[in-house]
Amino acid sequence: MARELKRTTCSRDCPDACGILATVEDGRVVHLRGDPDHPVTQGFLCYRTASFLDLQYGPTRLTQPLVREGGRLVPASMEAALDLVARQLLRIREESGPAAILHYRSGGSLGLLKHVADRFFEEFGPCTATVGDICSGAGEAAQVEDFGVSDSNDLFDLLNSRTIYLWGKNPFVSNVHLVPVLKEARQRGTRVVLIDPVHHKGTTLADRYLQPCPGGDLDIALGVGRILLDTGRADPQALAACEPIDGYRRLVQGRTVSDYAAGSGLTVADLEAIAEDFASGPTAILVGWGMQRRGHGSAIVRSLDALSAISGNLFRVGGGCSFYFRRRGAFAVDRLVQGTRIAPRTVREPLLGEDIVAAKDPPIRAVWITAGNPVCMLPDSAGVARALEATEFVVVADPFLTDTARRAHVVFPVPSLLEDDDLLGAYGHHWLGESRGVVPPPSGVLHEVQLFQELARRTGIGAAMAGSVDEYKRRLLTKVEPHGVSLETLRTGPVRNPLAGQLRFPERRVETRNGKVQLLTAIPSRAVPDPSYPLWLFSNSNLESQSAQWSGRGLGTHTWITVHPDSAAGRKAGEVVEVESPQGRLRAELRLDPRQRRDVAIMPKGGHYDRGHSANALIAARATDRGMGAAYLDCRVRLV
Ligand SMILES: Nc1nc2c(c(=O)[nH]1)N[C@H]1C(S)=C(S)[C@@H](COP(=O)(O)OP(=O)(O)OC[C@H]3O[C@@H](n4cnc5c(=O)[nH]c(N)nc54)[C@H](O)[C@@H]3O)O[C@H]1N2
Ligand SMILES: Nc1nc2c(c(=O)[nH]1)N[C@H]1C(S)=C(S)[C@@H](COP(=O)(O)OP(=O)(O)OC[C@H]3O[C@@H](n4cnc5c(=O)[nH]c(N)nc54)[C@H](O)[C@@H]3O)O[C@H]1N2
Ligand SMILES: [Mo]
Repeated sequence: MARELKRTTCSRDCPDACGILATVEDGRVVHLRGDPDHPVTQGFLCYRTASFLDLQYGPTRLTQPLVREGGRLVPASMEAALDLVARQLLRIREESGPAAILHYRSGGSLGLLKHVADRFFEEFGPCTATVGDICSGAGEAAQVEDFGVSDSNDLFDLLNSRTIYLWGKNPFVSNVHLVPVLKEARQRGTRVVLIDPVHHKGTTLADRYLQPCPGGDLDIALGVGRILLDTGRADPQALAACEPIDGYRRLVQGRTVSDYAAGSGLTVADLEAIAEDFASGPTAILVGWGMQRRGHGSAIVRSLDALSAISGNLFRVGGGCSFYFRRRGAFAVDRLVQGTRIAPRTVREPLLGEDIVAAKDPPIRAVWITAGNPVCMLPDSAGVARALEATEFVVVADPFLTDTARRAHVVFPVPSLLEDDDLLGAYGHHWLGESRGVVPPPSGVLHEVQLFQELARRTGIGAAMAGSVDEYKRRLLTKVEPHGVSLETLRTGPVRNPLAGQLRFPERRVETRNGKVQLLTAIPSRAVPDPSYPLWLFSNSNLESQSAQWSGRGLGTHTWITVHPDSAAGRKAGEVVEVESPQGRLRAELRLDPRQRRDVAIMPKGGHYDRGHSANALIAARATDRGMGAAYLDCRVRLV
C-alpha cells in the first residue's frame, strides 16, 4: 500500500489559514492533521477541517457538471456544460449587454487565484458586480476611516500585552489557533477580559467576563472614552496623533458615565475598571467580527478604535486594535483584476435578492456564483432564493451540491480544498502559504483557472485569460518577490509576509491622508426594539460547520435555539418550538442555558435553507451603517 504524507494550506474562510498534513493512501486521503512546523497551526486542526473528509468523500460531493433539464439537474459532460454556458452568456450579452450578467463571489475559498473568476467577468463584460462585504465590511470600513487601513500587529505581539480584550470573540469556535497564543500570554501573566453578550467557552480563557446587552459596546467604549478624558488619563502624545479631539470629546461628553453604563447593561464600576486597563496598558483589543454585523456595527468598531488610539495603546508594543490582517496585502491582486470601479453597475451584497429583482435597463438575466451559498448565508434567504429562481440563467461553481446550486441551471464541480492549487494569506496572522492538491480532483473536474480559460476560449477572450496556474501565482507574487519570497520559497513551507511589520503603526502615524487617527464624532441613531419580539437573535459560528458546510451529521432533523430558562415561555429543553421574527418562521429544538442573558436567543449560523434550518430565513436584509455589511444581528425573535 502506497502511503504518503503531503502538505497543503487550508483555504477555508477562517482567520487561521492552517498548514495541513494529509495522509494519502492509494490515492485517497485518509487522515488530516495540522502542520507542526507552521508557527500558527502548531500541529493541530479545527474540528471542521479535521473532519473535512466527511465532505470530501460524502454524498454532496460533485464529480461532474449538472445541467437543468425539464426542471431537474442531470449529469452532463464538461464539454456540453461549457458549450451551453458559453452560448447562454454570449446570447444574453448580445441581447442585453454585459450588465445583464451578475457575478457573485463569496469566500468559500480564500485562494487568491479565485480572482480569476472576477477577471473573466471583467474581460467578458465588464459585468455587474457586487459591492459591500457581509462578513467584515462594516469593521473594515471603520478602520479604513480611522486608520486609513485595516490591518494588525503581529499575532505574537499579544505575548507583550498586559491585558488583552477579547471583544466579542469566541476563539474556541471561530479562531481556534488564537487559543494557544492566549494561553501562553496568560501563563506569562497577561490578563484576558472577554466582553460578549453570549456566554460561551471563551469565558474559560478570561480572567474577567463582562456580559453587556447586545450592541451595548458603543456605550461601553464611549463611556470609557469619557472617563479617560475626564480624569486626564488619555495619553497626551497619542492625543496629538488624533483628530478632531474636540468633536470626539463633545460626543463622549454628551452623556453621563452612568447613562453609558445603563445603556450597555454594565455598571459604572465595570466601565471604570476598563478605563484603568486602557490607562495602564499595554492593552490589546481583539475586535470580534460578530458585533459589526449590526446596524451600528461600523460605529461600534470606530468607538473601539478611538479607545485604543486616545489611550496610546494603538501605537504600543503589546497594544493594537486588531480587527483584520490584510490577507491580500502581500499579493499583486491589481495585476489580475480592476474591481468595481470598472463595473457598469453594482448590486449590494447584503441586499442581493432585492437588488437582483429590482435591476432594470437591463434586468439581471444571468447570475454566476463562485464559492458562495447565498441562499443559506445571506439575510432574507427566502428573497435570495426567489430572486435566483426567477433568473433566466444561473450558474454555480462549487465542489458540493448546496441549496444555491439546487437553484442553478448549470453547476460546475470544482476542486475541493484538498485538490486545489492556490496561494493563501490569512486574516488572523501574517503568514503566507501555498495550497497544493494532495490528491487530484475527480476525473474531468477542472481547476478554476482552466474552467475560465475554457469558457474564455469559447467566448473569444482566450488571450486575456491565458497563463498556467503557476504563471498566475508568479504574477501575484511580484510584490513580495523583491523581498525574497518567490513561488519556490513558498513551496518549501509557510513564509511570513515580508511587507508586514511587527507593529502596524509604530511611529504614532496611521495611514489616513494626514497621518492622524480620525476619531468618531457622531453615532447613528438606533431603532427602538419592538417589545413583541423580546429576544435578540444571535446566529454565531458553530464548531461543526464552516458556514453552511457541515461535517459529521450536520444539524439533524431540527436546528436548535438556546435561551435562558426564564425566556422559554414554559417550554422544556428538547421540545420543538416555533421561532418567529417579523421576517419569517422556523422550527427549532429548544435548549436552555441559565448562563445566558434573558434577552438573547442563539442559533447556529449556516443551517440549510431547504431543510428549514437557516437562521437567515428569520433575518431581514439590511445594510450596516458603513461598508455595506449585513446587519444580521439586529434581528429580534419570539418563541411561539
Ligand atoms: N467553526 C467555524 N469557524 C469559523 C466560521 C464558521 O462558520 N465556523 N466562520 C468563519 C468566518 S466566515 C468568520 S468571518 C469568522 C467569524 O468570526 P466571528 O464573527 O468572530 O465569529 P463568531 O464565533 O460568530 O463570533 C461572534 C461573537 O461575537 C459575539 N457578539 C455578537 N454581537 C455582539 C455584540 O453586540 N457585542 C459583543 N461584545 N459581542 C457580540 C457573539 O456572541 C459571538 O460570540 O470566523 C470564521 N471561523
Ligand atoms: N445568520 C448569519 N448569516 C451569516 C453569518 C452569520 O454570522 N450569521 N456570517 C456571514 C459570514 S461572516 C460569511 S463570510 C458568510 C459566508 O457565506 P458563504 O461564503 O456563502 O458560505 P459557505 O456556506 O461557506 O459557502 C461557500 C461555498 O464555497 C464552496 N467552495 C469551497 N471551496 C471552493 C472553491 O475552491 N471554489 C468554489 N467555486 N467554491 C468553493 C463551498 O463548498 C461552499 O458551498 O455568511 C454570512 N452569513
Ligand atoms: Mo466571514
